[in-house]
Amino acid sequence: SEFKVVLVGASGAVGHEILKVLDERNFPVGDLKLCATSRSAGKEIAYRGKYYSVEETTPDSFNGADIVFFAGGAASKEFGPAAVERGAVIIDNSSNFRMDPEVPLVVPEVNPEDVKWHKGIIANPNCSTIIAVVALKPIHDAAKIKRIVVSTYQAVSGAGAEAIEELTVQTKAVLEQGKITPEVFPYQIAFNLIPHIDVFMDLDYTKEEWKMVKENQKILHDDSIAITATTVRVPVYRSHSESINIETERKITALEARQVFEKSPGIVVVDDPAAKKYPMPLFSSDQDEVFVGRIREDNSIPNGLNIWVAADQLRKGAATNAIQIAELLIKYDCLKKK
Ligand code: 11C
Repeated sequence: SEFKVVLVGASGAVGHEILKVLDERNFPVGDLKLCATSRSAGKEIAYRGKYYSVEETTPDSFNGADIVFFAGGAASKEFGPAAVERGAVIIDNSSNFRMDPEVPLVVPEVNPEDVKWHKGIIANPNCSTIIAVVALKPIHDAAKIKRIVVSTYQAVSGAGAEAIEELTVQTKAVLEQGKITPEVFPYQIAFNLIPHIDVFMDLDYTKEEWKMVKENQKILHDDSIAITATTVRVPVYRSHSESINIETERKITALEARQVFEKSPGIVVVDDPAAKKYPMPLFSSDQDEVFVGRIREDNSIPNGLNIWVAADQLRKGAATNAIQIAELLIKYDCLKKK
């Protein structure tokens, strides 16, 4: 059967990617409605060769909808309940409901069964979380993770379409000795990096850093895992990278870790130092897998492991993960009965 799909935030970077991935994966879209704020209303966006006019989101945008994707921002807080009341299941890429105990936070390779207890809303995790947790899960299963130290190297597209433009404009300005006026980021991002993503919160950690702590614990169903994070914006267009140091209860050798990663869903191992092979944004962009490499033991502690991961945060970190959740809803027959 086919489903009535509504996409809210259709004109942004994640919205664009959701349409692309729905098409590529041949998702059973019966009827499609594209919504956004009044600023984008009236814009024409193509899906499978047909143009759709973007409508301003209202509660009635969800009449008859089966699945609603919220690409991000405040929209799901404002309109999510209206969509659920009308019988839709929403898959929300924003952070609005992620830590709500009534809302499953799902990465299909890690905790697929959690979609089964949804009450109308399923949250899609933060991009940096998704990329980390796909790699952490098999190590947690094999050797039980005690502590994680993670540093991220996040692409500008994580901050949306305007941020992509800002990197281009600033890069040209630097090369041509022009004037630079930061708008999206607090400082010049071209030829720089900024150890500050989202707002500062408790203990001088940023919200992005707290997301890495709380969301990973929720998805792995284990609040006892100690996690500390530093999140950094780098002048890369697309694909986040992360350096992850993992301490486990049981010793796992680099060889065993590599074998575990090779068998795990959603992961591609790229790890051949002699041949200069390791994951990089250059090669992980426009891909759906999490690329894992630089797998080596941390010999400063008894049970330590270092890995380096890279993945396209607009795809696996956002759109692809959201659509995989929708596919699970269909597979488990978890959409609302109309
Ligand atoms: C970034 N991770 O790269 C952010 C964007 O909680 O979904 C995603 C924010 C979120 O700026």
